Amino acid sequence: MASSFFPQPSPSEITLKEHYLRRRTILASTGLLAVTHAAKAAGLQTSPGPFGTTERPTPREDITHYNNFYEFGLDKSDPARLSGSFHARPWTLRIDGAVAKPITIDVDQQITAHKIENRIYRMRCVEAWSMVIPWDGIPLAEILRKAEPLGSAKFVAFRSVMRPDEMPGQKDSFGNIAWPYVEGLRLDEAMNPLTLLAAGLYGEILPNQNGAPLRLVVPWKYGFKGIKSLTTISLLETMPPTSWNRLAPDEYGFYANVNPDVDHPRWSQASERVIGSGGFFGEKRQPTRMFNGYGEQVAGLYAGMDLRKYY
Ligand SMILES: Nc1nc2c(c(=O)[nH]1)N[C@H]1C(S)=C(S)[C@@H](COP(=O)(O)O)O[C@H]1N2
Ligand SMILES: [Mo]
Repeated sequence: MASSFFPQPSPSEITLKEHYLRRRTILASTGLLAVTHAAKAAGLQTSPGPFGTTERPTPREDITHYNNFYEFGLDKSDPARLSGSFHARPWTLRIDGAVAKPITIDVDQQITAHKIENRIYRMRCVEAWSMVIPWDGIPLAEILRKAEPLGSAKFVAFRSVMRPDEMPGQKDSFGNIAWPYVEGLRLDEAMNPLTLLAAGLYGEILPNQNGAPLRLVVPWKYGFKGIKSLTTISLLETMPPTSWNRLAPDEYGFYANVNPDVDHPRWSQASERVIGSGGFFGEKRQPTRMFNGYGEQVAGLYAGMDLRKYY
């Protein structure tokens, strides 16, 4: 429904493509880029990955204009409107902590220039709405392995970029999140083959509002675990603090697994609004599924745990 109110591509998408194309030209002229790249503007070379749903993807317009990215504001339309001057390139990702080989990865040279997987995942926000998003990315496990996690590592901490000059929400501090945005996973959750580092959507590099240049996607958990504009990943022996848990621990847990049986203190989690399904009669609602429908892949991670206690 919202999409019809946003007829223009956002400035961020346009600048991003120009930047990227320029960078590709430079890389190509220095011979760093293979000549096999598709001609499609800002297109990524992708191949279908496992676990994709057959549900119809949410229109790109909705995925890129109905966003939560509080660094750019509280309204769903703020990220698309206000992220145009954010510089997502060049960008490096640091992996450190309890690893044998701390590494720094250049996102374009070591991720987007390579063949990456397309995975169509359901996404369920804790606010009881959902989308189906065709992400392009690489399994997080692949990147973590390069750093060689030590046996003592049990958790993974993630940190977003801190750039008040480019992110108005960080400057005005909307009175809640202590920046930078941080998230965490247990190491086995991070290593699960479903867990993705997304660098694109719909076959093109990630728009700023969706967390460019690199964001986490954990499809069986509520959307807030999918930290955007990721700069640092640290392997730890103890459970790291997470932004939403720090803010309201009784509402947002560390685990945040999608669970229709455990309500948010202020609303039911039993069903969800399907974004982009709006026709004349409004948006569809559908029942929410345990682990967002990914139980076959992940239920074993939580065997014996009381999911009401560890929400
Ligand atoms: N850094 C950062 N990451 C973030 C958020 C945020 O505000 N800041 N919002 C989260 C929430 S609540 C959701 S639902 C998803 C939304 O991702 P999308 O806008 O790409 O759909 O991003 C998550 N990652
Ligand atoms: Mo969310």
